[in-house]
Amino acid sequence: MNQRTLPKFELIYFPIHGRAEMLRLTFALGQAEFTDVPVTDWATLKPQTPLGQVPVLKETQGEDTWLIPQSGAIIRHLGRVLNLYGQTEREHTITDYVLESAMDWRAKFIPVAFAKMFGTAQDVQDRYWNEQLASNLKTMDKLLASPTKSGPWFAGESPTIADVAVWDTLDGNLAKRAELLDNHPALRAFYDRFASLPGVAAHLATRRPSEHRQS
Ligand SMILES: N[C@@H](CCC(=O)N[C@@H](CS)C(=O)NCC(=O)O)C(=O)O
Repeated sequence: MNQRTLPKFELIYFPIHGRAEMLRLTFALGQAEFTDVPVTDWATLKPQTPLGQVPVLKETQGEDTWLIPQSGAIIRHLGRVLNLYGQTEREHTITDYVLESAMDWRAKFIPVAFAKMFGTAQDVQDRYWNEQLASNLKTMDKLLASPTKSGPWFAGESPTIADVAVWDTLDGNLAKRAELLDNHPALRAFYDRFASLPGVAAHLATRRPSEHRQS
């Protein structure tokens, strides 16, 4: 899809969906090649990363290699490089605020999704499933139907990194509660439409299972 020569991309992360899956989905949406590099020896790798954390995107162009930390910076960088950030200033900004809304939602979901690991109190979990989830779905419905933009995607006529972030967050929640979208037909249609995009469908057919799936 991109006319100019893209760098070589290596995405370094633990072998789970975690914070990296929305980056993998961004590559899939942009139909751009990347190498998924699973961390095998974190103690050795940690001090070699820019901030002692993953995900890290390693970008190589000719002799130049660049390590990019922070998932939020990486997804925005990929959005710009792969032209998945909207076409106008308005679409860029809508992409940003939808992305931020998905991140706000995700910040509530993660401690609940990994409740055992985080030791999340039962009342915090109950509040999420009984109140905060519905409130976030309402926000997403509102953003998707917003008259501020045109077109079927969150920022307009074509999918952007905002759609990636919302989709990935929905997907994590759906792995826990399959009935989640039963009363949200527009979000359900969005979820299915995104999953059937060419690069995305190919990624979904071969990716590792979600760690959020109930065993
Ligand atoms: N704000 C950072 C947070 C990164 C982060 O917390 N990464 C975790 C994995 S999800 C990590 O590297 N943990 C291992 C460690 O900190 O030693 C981002 O979004 O990339």
